[in-house]
Amino acid sequence: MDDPGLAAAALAAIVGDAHVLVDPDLRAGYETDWTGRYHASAAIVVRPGSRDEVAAVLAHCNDHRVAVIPQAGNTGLVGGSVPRSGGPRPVVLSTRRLDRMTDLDADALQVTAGAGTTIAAWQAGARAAGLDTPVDFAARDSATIGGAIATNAGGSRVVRYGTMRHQVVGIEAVLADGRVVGSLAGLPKETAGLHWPSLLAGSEGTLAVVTAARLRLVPRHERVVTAMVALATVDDAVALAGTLRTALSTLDSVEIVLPAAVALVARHLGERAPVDASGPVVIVECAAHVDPTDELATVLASATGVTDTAVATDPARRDHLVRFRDRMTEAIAAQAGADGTPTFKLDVAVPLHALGALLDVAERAADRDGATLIAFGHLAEGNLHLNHLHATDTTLLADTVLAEVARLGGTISAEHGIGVAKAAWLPLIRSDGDLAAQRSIRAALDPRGIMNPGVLATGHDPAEL
Ligand code: 2HG
Ligand code: ZN
Repeated sequence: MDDPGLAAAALAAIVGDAHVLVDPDLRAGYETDWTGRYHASAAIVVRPGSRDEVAAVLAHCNDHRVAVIPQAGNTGLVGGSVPRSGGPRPVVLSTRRLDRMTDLDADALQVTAGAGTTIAAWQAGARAAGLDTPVDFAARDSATIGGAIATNAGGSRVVRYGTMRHQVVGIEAVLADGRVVGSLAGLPKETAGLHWPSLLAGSEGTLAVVTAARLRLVPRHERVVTAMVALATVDDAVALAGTLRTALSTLDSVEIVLPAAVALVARHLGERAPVDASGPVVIVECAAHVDPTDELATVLASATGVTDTAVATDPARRDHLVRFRDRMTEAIAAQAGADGTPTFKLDVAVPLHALGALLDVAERAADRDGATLIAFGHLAEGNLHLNHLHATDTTLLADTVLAEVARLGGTISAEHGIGVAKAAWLPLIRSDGDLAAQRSIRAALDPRGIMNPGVLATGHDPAEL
């Protein structure tokens, strides 16, 4: 940036002095990611309060060829929403002030949410109308709609409702030059050319800044049962996931936590694990208008390899079971903080039947490195979060594990995105043709390459400033 002082004055004329942060102490919270692994300085943090302010900020940055890092709740885990070192300092554009929810339509099961609306606020709005959200995940209190769309977030209810991509029935976004695209009409059927929600979901702030979305809601199921099931082997867990999916239309989530992870979260919570587990633990939730406990119990009674089970229907006891999964990231962060080394995270998915093979390779790789592997995730989608505590050679770990993921027909990112963390490994799962087409689309929408440079880029990307 030529002159941060001049730029700050120009941006303040758009959003007001209070929303242009130049002071290092005020910028700090926007410059480091949630894991503490990724951080660099921004020239300015700007916090627009409306779509038109976002448009004017982007147009200004585009005119002056200043890189823009769009940032939502800053709960990302792949370094995609904080500045990166090298090159001129960018502007961080925070969408957190765009947090209005409007036009809830209980008949159409839709609501419009600003990009800065948290997942928890979306949930609270839905529940106040007797409805629910189709997406939920542990970072709900800080993660926002804009970030969830940008990373195509998943979470625990994908088995029933799909990922964030499937919830966006309308979108409004601003391109690098300030042009506004999309529509919030929310028509359930519309085939009229390219579909902006499909293009922008998962684009990680490289094509446009999402400012609002028209989102699906789902019925609120009051009768919920949660079961924690200890199994002998990973293959038993996989078989159980398959049976649950085919047998139960009330299935809301099927999560998995491997033994070292159960032990870590139990220590963090200061509680005994609700089941005795020397193998994987599966946490199942079913929800319906009529009590689904009996049908879940029938499936569990005939499952192979079950060594212990805890079942709960009242909210307090359900909560007790769920927190052994929900508080996992927090437990890992606490341990990493105590160790003084950031966690090395991989978010991968493989076809379900390959899960055991992947875990074997991941465990051997962690052992060789001397890292402790904390593995858990969304079993129904074959999605594992491989967290490595005190890892030594993170590049070798990623090389080994991600190559195996690709060989097994999986993906190097299931729901956290590629960011900068996984960019180097993208060619493992994307062809030259894919990557070239992606670069062309990016260059067409952002010819000056100001939008989140370095993210989703493979090193020789012309979009990098
Ligand atoms: C979850 O499933 C999140 O809880 C975070 O995707 C996973 O910390 C992680 O690795
Ligand atoms: Zn997850």
